Amino acid sequence: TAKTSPVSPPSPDSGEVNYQKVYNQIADILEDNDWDDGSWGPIFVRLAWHASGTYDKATNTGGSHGATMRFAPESEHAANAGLKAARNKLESVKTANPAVTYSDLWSLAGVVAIQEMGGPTIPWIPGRRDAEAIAATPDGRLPDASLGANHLRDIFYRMGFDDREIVALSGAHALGRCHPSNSGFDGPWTASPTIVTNGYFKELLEKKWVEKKWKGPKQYVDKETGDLMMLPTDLVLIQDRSFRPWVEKYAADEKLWFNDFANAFHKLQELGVPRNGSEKVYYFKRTDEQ
Ligand code: ZEM
Repeated sequence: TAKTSPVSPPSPDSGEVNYQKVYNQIADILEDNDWDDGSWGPIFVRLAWHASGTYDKATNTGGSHGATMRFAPESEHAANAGLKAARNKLESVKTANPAVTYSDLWSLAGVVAIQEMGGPTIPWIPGRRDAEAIAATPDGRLPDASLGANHLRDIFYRMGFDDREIVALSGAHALGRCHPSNSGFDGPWTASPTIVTNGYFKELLEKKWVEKKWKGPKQYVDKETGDLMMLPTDLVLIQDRSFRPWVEKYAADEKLWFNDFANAFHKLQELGVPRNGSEKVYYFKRTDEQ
């Protein structure tokens, strides 16, 4: 008989990982005066979104499990330009927690970023498995900022979202900025790009948006200062008669938006992940509440 029993490492969803601890480790690396507006939060939200926004309901392909953006060709898809920095930044947390999959780590990083930047609590469930490059979805599943309402609906209905959820999710553009080196576009949507607020909706309604005069791709700037920006797809939300009422509601009621955004972001993170309904749901404490 064997004298020692082999100790197997915990599997990703075995419940042996202390996810609040992993949450805190991610929270610890957010602040960085050498990065953009001083936080990795916005780009972590974009990473979690691009990892999951490839989902196609009809074929049940893509989605937040797999983390296939680690590999070419998905890592080279134009929509993912610049996200390598975010993936690299999270390597230290992966090394400290080898049992946590990349797909769980990226998804959790989005949740941590939203909560630590003052946003709502996002219910989160671990258990995503990583996949090989072969599981990557074809290019073109993420939205193209230069297109219109039909395109937004094509992309987001394909994932299983409705108009209200499209507007709610778009409020994430309160955060971060466009970088000419990544997307060709330039500038932040709000004056507080590291704080989760309903400011994106307020700016959309309150500012006068004019086409930016430059050689770059078509985008808008606020007429008064020229400091803030909107993408063509952002302006669609106030031009389309079914999207606009939600912009108005969220601009007037931040609590309503927090609630809808938390639900929609949770749903986004669950896309394509096999579940049986018995999984434990985590509600993390912000570091300033601990
Ligand atoms: Zn974004 N997004 N996005 N987005 N996004 C950018 C940046 C960020 C679109 C889009 O083309 C772009 C959602 C929806 C949509 C974030 C979160 C979410 C950029 C700039 C572009 C061009 C990238 C760059 O240059 O670095 C389009 C067309 C969307 C369709 C509605 C949804 C949904 C999001 C989350 C829920 C965030 C946080 C950023 C800022 C990233 C950063 O590095 O600052």
